[in-house]
Amino acid sequence: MPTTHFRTCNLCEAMCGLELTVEDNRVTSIRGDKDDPFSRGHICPKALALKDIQEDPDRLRVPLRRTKSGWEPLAWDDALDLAAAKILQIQKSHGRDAMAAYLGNPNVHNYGSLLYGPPLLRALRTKNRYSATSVDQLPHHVVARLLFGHQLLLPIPDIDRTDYLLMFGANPVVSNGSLMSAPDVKRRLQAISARGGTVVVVDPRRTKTAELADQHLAIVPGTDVFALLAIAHTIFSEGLVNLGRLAHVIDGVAAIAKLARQFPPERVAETVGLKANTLREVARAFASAKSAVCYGRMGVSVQRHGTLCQWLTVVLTTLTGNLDRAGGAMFTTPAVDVLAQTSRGGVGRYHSRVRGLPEFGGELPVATLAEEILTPGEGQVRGLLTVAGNPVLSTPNGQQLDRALQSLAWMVSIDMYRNETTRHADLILPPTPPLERDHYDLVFHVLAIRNTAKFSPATLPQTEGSLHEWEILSGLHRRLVAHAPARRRLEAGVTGRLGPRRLLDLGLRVGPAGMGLQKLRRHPHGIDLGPLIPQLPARLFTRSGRIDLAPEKFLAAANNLECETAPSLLLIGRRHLRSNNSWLHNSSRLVKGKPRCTVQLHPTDAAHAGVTDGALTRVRSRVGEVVLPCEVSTEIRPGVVSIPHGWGHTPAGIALRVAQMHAGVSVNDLTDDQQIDPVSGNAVLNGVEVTVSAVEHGSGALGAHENPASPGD
Ligand SMILES: Nc1nc2c(c(=O)[nH]1)N[C@H]1C(S)=C(S)[C@@H](COP(=O)(O)OP(=O)(O)OC[C@H]3O[C@@H](n4cnc5c(=O)[nH]c(N)nc54)[C@H](O)[C@@H]3O)O[C@H]1N2
Ligand SMILES: Nc1nc2c(c(=O)[nH]1)N[C@H]1C(S)=C(S)[C@@H](COP(=O)(O)OP(=O)(O)OC[C@H]3O[C@@H](n4cnc5c(=O)[nH]c(N)nc54)[C@H](O)[C@@H]3O)O[C@H]1N2
Ligand code: SF4
Ligand SMILES: [Mo]
Repeated sequence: MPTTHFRTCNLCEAMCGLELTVEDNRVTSIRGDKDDPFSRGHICPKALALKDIQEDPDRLRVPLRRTKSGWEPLAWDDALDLAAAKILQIQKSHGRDAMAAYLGNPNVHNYGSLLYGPPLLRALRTKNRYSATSVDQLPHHVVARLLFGHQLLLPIPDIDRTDYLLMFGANPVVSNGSLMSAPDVKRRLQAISARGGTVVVVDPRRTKTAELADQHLAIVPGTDVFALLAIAHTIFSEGLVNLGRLAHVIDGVAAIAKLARQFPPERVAETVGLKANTLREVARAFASAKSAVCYGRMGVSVQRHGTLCQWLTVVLTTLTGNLDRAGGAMFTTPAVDVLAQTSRGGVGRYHSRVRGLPEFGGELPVATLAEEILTPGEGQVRGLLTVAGNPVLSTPNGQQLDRALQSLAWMVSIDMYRNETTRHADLILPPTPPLERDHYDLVFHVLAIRNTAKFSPATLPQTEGSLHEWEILSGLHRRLVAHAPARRRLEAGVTGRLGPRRLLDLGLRVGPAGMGLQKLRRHPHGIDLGPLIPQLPARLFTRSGRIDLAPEKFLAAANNLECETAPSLLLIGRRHLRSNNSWLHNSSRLVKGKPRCTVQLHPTDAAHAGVTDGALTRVRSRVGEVVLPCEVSTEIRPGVVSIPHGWGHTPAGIALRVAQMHAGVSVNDLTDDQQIDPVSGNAVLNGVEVTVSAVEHGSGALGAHENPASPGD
């Protein structure tokens, strides 16, 4: 008998409700859940990958140990004993910091990891903690920490009520929204214009989001900070500042006025590649809209001025009285108040050994991981734990990291696949796949445009003999503290016995909705807790109870800015609806069709480089080069080239048979580990200087990492 199950999709940030049919323990259909109060039936093609992951013959099902004669299966107890023994041995011989950890993106989509990862990391007591945060949203956390007192108190654009959305470097129609969980975001954006509002997209590419916007401004990559300052300049010079309800708790406006005064639109126009008048008009319309919000994402997060950009988006929203107000940028009231239970975020309490990069929130920037492994001396990293990450494909100068991983004394990966990163591991520990585990969005309810709550019980029974992520993490934790003082043993023992459901229940009970898990489970489609509500100043975590809109750290960095003309060709990224970072390319239905790993070039630049549409093209940067097919397109601004990330499934020893047939190249073989946003240490993945040339026929064999993308089927 077929049974029907409801759950939230955990693949991206949108939290779509799914309706799954199961027959004989196999999923036979996945549809959008019309009764989910948040997503109301919306779904994207990636949701079907949940079935593909479940059934993928390449997905690892048992622990694997590397031996001279190949990979050998291991019993779980032996595997966890081995992992703990090796970690303790490395730390005993070389010090605590010799063991590093890297946590990838899927951890935030997995409540087992979120509940059991942090205690394990604390038990490692290493300074060498890294994650995908520093190739992503780190600037947002730094800004939230300094302005609002907590790294997770992130302002979310209230797109369902806004009259004016000014969006920098985001493509939600394809990404489905980021730091803005909003299922069916396309319809929500269209609704803004339909109700007489305005959507403005600032992006060097005419993306799908730019296409539906009322206005598209094709800016020069990496120069947004100047456009933002010029808009602020106009708001001040035309007397449009109106702080509104929060005026009495906001400090620093005069300092921002003084800074903005240096950047009249005329001064920045050439640098940003936009007309001065356009910037002025945007500023006027933004300031005079009934409600307005400025939002920026990856295009302005992972670029050289990432932190200043994210700061200035909040500044524009605040100067016009739109902070914490309907239709502006608001804060969520999640059913589990994660903020109350997490650290506000340390800032620069220590620095990385080799390059002296600052810690934030207990982590170091991942752009420095390879050199921490490769540079000898006291504190050198010799062992690595990765959990749900693929930094070889996702962090800058991936080739260097690939070499670094090869040189490690020992490495363990908790992952479902043997991919470009985990192929270097000595031990791989695969958790249960998504459909076999419970799900609750601890993080994305904090980042959503509406307050909702939903618990998804496992859709399929746990495969016999398998372990959930939390069981692996807690099993390892318990073993690592087996000889530690009683207090640390107790923490590991108690949380391990409770399990994630009990921990979640506790979190829900003490949360603002005050409802336990049992009550929530009576609503299998989820509960709507209403639109976001104003919460400041009460919700601020700053010691003063006020907002310092102009922290010294940001002012100092902004005062060093120089308007320059950009180099001739700048590389930016690109996402596709049917990709998800580096790890859904093993699903046939998601990779079929035209090859997607291409370099997009404007016709003028293509002609200049002598390449034609479809031709193999060489792209070079300071750190490396790749060869891939060219896609000539007027979508992209002249002077800009675009390559998607997450491809390059070519190294020997990976086990991703479908992905290997659609290998592509890794754009992070071009991005530069030495280029970072100096304020936060975040990587620069957009706006990297490159050159482009034709690949001459008969010019010699393609080098090791010059694999042309394979043709589609
Ligand atoms: N050039 C460039 N680089 C980028 C970006 C870009 O825009 N341009 N984007 C950056 C961004 S935003 C991000 S978030 C990062 C992502 O970077 P990473 O997080 O390092 O990489 P992912 O591709 O998400 O890899 C996820 C891994 O987790 C595994 N996995 C999936 N689910 C689970 C699970 O439940 N448990 C476990 N244990 N493993 C699981 C998958 O098999 C895969 O190996 O990439 C960044 N890199
Ligand atoms: N389908 C799909 N969905 C995803 C993912 C995926 O890989 N595939 N990844 C998920 C993850 S981990 C994340 S973090 C989110 C990211 O979500 P988004 O940030 O919405 O996605 P991106 O496509 O990276 O959008 C960045 C945009 O910035 C533009 N850009 C590049 N450089 C600059 C610049 O200097 N200035 C400006 N103004 N714009 C610039 C790019 O052209 C691009 O359109 O997406 C999530 N959703
Ligand atoms: S938009 Fe995101 S959450 Fe919704 S179905 Fe697609 S991958 Fe899943
Ligand atoms: Mo991300």
